[in-house]
Amino acid sequence: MKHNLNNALSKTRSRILSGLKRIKNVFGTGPRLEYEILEKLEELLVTADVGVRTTQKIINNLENSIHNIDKNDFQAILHALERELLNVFERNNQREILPQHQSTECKGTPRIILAIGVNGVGKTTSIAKIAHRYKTQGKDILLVAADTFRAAANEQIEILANRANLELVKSQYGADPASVLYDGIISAEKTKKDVVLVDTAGRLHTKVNLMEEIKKMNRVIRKNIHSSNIEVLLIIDSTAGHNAVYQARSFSENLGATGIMLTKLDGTAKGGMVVAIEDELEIPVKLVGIGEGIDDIEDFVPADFVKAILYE
Ligand SMILES: Nc1nc2c(ncn2[C@@H]2O[C@H](COP(=O)(O)OP(=O)(O)OP(=O)(O)O)[C@@H](O)[C@H]2O)c(=O)[nH]1
Ligand SMILES: [Mg+2]
Repeated sequence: MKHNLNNALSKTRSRILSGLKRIKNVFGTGPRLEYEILEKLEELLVTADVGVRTTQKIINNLENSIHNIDKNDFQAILHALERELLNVFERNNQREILPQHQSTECKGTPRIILAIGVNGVGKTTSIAKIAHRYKTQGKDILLVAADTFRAAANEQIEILANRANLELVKSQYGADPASVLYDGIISAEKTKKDVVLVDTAGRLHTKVNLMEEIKKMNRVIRKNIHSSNIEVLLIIDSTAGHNAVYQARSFSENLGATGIMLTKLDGTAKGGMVVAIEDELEIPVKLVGIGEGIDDIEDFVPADFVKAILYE
């Protein structure tokens, strides 16, 4: 069964809704004071994993915006909160992965998506999902298995590629991933592929040699492909909590991430961290993973997300 965002967010939603219900019950007991409401909303956002810093910003803005609202009108307060959450996402308006517009000088040359991130966040699964989606749209794609670190990595991506009937450039265990990547790019150019999708090994942002390795891959891409054709996609596991934000910052500083795919939204009550990620990293969340199936991927639409976490 194909999942959808609204279902995927049910755990996050029920956490937020139970908090909102508690606030609403307090509303029932008489006129409310502004600071009391703000304090309760602050608590709610922090427990929903929006993160302390981002929560603080939202509450400060809310303090200004609820001045003219009837403090006994719960629904109006909720709408004000909805608007402030949406505000966080408004700074980033380029949410499309590999934006459609391609500069004329590189029309007809392959575009590339490099998936990066720590171990087990869902890079391989996500790359297969994106590849499958492009394929369904009629695009000619090439999958490059540049995870040469884990012995079982090849087998995993091969299974995914076979299942979705995707063309794959394999690597040998222990090979230099930058050279596998280079071969992939050359082959894609020769065969006029539309999109090259590169799966990389998971790595901790603190491992210097592994970060150097992926920086080298990034350089190979930048040398051979026009910047308007490059998406450096940071994959983040939404179950990982706030620590993921620090890891993500390091990846993005080292590699210039252009977008985020947030995985496993279906398995978490910490969906609020999407807000913190956008606010703190200033990189757009472009895609979300909402299940283990090849179709369990969606574009991230802030308005849908905010509605799904605030309303039943
Ligand atoms: N529920 C759920 N599971 C997911 C999602 N994305 C990935 N997974 C699961 O997460 C696990 C790890 O996924 P991989 O794609 O192997 O992760 P990876 O980042 O490639 O891992 P390494 O290559 O070892 O660093 C697998 O069991 C996937 O099925 C998602 O959106 N939802
Ligand atoms: Mg992998």
